[in-house]
Amino acid sequence: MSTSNSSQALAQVLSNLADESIKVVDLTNPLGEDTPVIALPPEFAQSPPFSREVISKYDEKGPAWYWNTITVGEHTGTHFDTPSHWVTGKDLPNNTLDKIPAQKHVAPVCVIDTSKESAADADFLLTPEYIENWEQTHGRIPAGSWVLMRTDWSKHIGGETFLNLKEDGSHCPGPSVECINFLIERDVIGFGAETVGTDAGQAHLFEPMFPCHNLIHGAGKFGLASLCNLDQLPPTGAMLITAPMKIVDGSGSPVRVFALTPA
Ligand code: 23J
Ligand code: MN
Repeated sequence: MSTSNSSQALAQVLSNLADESIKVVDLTNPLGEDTPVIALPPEFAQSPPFSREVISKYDEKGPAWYWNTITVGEHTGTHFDTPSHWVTGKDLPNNTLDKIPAQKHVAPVCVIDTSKESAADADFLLTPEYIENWEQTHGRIPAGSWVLMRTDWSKHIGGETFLNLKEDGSHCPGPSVECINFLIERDVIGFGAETVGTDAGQAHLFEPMFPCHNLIHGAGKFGLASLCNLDQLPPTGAMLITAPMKIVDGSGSPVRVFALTPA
């Protein structure tokens, strides 16, 4: 595209934003002390919940200002997973938060609605067959797109059914191993979910375990966990802006995710 065409295209987007014919949808959950944190099998180290301490609050420690120190695991709440998060991605180039090119943080998005299936079966797995069926209606997933799995699971936040812990661990929907291999073949930029992590609750039992970490990060692709408001997005045609913190050598971080979508 020529310079003037791209200037015009951007001016059009800005005008559409101003008159709200393009809407900005916030896919981010609030981050606080009550934010649910993933429970790994007990033999592994656990991530602490979000906490904070006041540095000063309009008081003798700082009479005119308020600020806190926060403690938060990199993988807490709505968050971004980099390839370095998993051992399979540890030697890839540009695999940490400070190295991902800015251009990768703006991308198209496909939303696959599995809310009915997930409501009927907490262990529902997205499969290649399900996606191929979606592609019959909505077209082939373009290379470089995010694929977000809508489950409406974010509506469980604040209740026991979000993590849905039983004696044998968490029961939440997610992608199958074959689904992740299929998405890598499609050359997506990453996979996003409404659940606490990108993998299904029982994915520690899959082969390989945690495929949406093991396989997708091994392929240099990203993850987005604990998204919300996917029910406000069209199946195709929206644009995702993902802005994690630029932590040096960071494996992931809480992220603010916005979708630009036609009104
Ligand atoms: C560590 C180990 C397993 C998993 C995770 C983290 C996540 O889901 C995460 O937040 O990346 S499954
Ligand atoms: Mn994560």
